[in-house]
Amino acid sequence: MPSILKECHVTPREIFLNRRRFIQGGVSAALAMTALSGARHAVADDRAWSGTPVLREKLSTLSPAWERDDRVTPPQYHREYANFYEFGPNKDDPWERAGQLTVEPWKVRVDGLVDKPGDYWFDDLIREAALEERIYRFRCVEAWSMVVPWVGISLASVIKRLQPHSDARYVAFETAVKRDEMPGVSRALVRIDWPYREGLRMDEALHPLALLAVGAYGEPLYKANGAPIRLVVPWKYGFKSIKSIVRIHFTREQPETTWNTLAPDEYGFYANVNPEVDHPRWSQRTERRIPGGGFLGLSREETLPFNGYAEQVAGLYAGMDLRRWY
Ligand SMILES: Nc1nc2c(c(=O)[nH]1)N[C@H]1C(S)=C(S)[C@@H](COP(=O)(O)O)O[C@H]1N2
Ligand SMILES: [Mo]
Repeated sequence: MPSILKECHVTPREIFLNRRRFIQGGVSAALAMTALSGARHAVADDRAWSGTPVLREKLSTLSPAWERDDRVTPPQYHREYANFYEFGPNKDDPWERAGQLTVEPWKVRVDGLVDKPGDYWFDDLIREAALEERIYRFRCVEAWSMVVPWVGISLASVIKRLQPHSDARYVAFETAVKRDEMPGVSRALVRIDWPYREGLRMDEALHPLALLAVGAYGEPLYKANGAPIRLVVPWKYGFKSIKSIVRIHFTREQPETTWNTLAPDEYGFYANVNPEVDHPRWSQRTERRIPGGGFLGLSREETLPFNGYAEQVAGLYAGMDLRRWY
């Protein structure tokens, strides 16, 4: 997203995905892979996360509908084309490098203006909650989009259990910083002041569409997509949907958030999907659905206000000038 990284963001995904398909599908490539299979195999297995016993048990009772929904982005595109700057700035960095991330055991610190602060194990956060599949449109600020069948628990249910104080007006989130396992953090290619941070106004966080995802496509999350637990806010640009969360903080003031701090003119705190308000360097009127249709997969779709969820969420912003509060 920063201008110094423009090139990698405009690399058409056809080039990136075709390269991968070529590597995996070619006969000579297959032979070449045999020699490396020992090493490659371990890496490939690490990319998936098998989930904790509590998560596996909950997943086994879910009957996913995504396979019958032809709008859903095929799973490999979601896993292999991702933003997760802790692993590097390129779309394939998370897939190539996140295998080394350890996600168990995983603790989330809850602090700030809340009645039930403390360190919560992953299983304790999800044990009492109802696991649901939610098929959402997902729109990156870079103007590409997918349709992802998330599996998760409503953020509101978790917040209610934690019992924030009445003066807590915002919820802030932080991603893990594991320098040994996250090459993007130590190499500091982007001037992000780690940890990656995000935040929501309390009424946004309590909205029933806001989800804490622990899986997708009926399986535990892949590490590239933010295992073991990440936020999904479908009416906002993708950067709000912070991955691999280790801290939930309740606060009175609007929290500092990563992209807003880095480039306030380009990325707002609200970041509601809005075709009327262009990014300073590109239009937000249309988007590239991945994988694309049409010639070279380059066809575009209209971007919808609030990413198509206006009916449900526009009321949260009644009376606000959405050009000013982008
Ligand atoms: N910690 C962290 N969370 C992150 C990011 C990141 O770089 N680091 N990138 C964001 C952006 S820009 C997008 S588009 C989504 C991508 O999520 P996906 O892998 O599920 O497509 O993750 C968001 N969450
Ligand atoms: Mo994004």
